[in-house]
Amino acid sequence: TGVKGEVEFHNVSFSYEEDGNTVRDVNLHVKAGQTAALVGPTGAGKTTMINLLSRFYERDSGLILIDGGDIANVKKESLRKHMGFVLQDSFLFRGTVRENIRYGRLEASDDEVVEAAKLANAHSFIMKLPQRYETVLSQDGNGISQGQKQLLSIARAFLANPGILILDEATSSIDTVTELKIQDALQELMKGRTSFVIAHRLNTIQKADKIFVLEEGRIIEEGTNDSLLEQEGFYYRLHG
Ligand code: DGT
Ligand code: MG
Repeated sequence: TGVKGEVEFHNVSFSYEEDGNTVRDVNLHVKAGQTAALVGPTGAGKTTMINLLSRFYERDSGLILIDGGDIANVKKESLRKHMGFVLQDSFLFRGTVRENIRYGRLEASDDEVVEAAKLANAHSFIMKLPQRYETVLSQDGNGISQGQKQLLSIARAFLANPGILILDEATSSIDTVTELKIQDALQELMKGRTSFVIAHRLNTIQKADKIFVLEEGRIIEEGTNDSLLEQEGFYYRLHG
């Protein structure tokens, strides 16, 4: 995978516009292979933290390190090669199912694409599509469900084999069967990779190695589910 996946934020601040900081003086340390959950109310800065880690935006100050190296010194394309994204609105493009899975590792063989789809629990629904792996998807993936789109982005991530995973859990309803397939595939995908989960499901949050509670761009609490409940602070009021 190329990176071990240790991630550190040191005094990171950022704002989209000149007024007011969106992320304020954030410090965070996630060891290689750990799962970090980002929780907090809407507008707290969860997505922004991910945008900074993947350099969709550049921090204003502070340091962001992967395996001890400043990500500002790495080409964006190389940086993102080490990252896999499974987002609420998974980015599909107009092309076949195969091309969509292969995106990010264009040299992958057909067998590898199928193997990744199987790991992602996506193979069986793909085989029921009119042209199977050759079915052309539109940009917004019409003809397949929200959950199936997620399975495709999980297949893509298996194929890319990144050291760092970014998961933005769906809030929209996905049918139970597909939801179980997603959960099962994600659990497998996250094994041995550093994962940042923008978490909405209590179950995911509880299992995280470290939970970061954000409010107004700051980390106001961090710890495990148990330690945070013991503190009886913000997290306790949300989930206790
Ligand atoms: P969510 O997804 O609703 O649970 O909220 P978060 O925690 O992901 O919040 P985030 O990081 O999207 O937004 C943090 C703040 O930054 C919030 O006040 C909205 C603002 N913001 C987010 N994206 C943009 C942007 O593209 N441009 C500007 N000007 N502001 C943005
Ligand atoms: Mg967000």
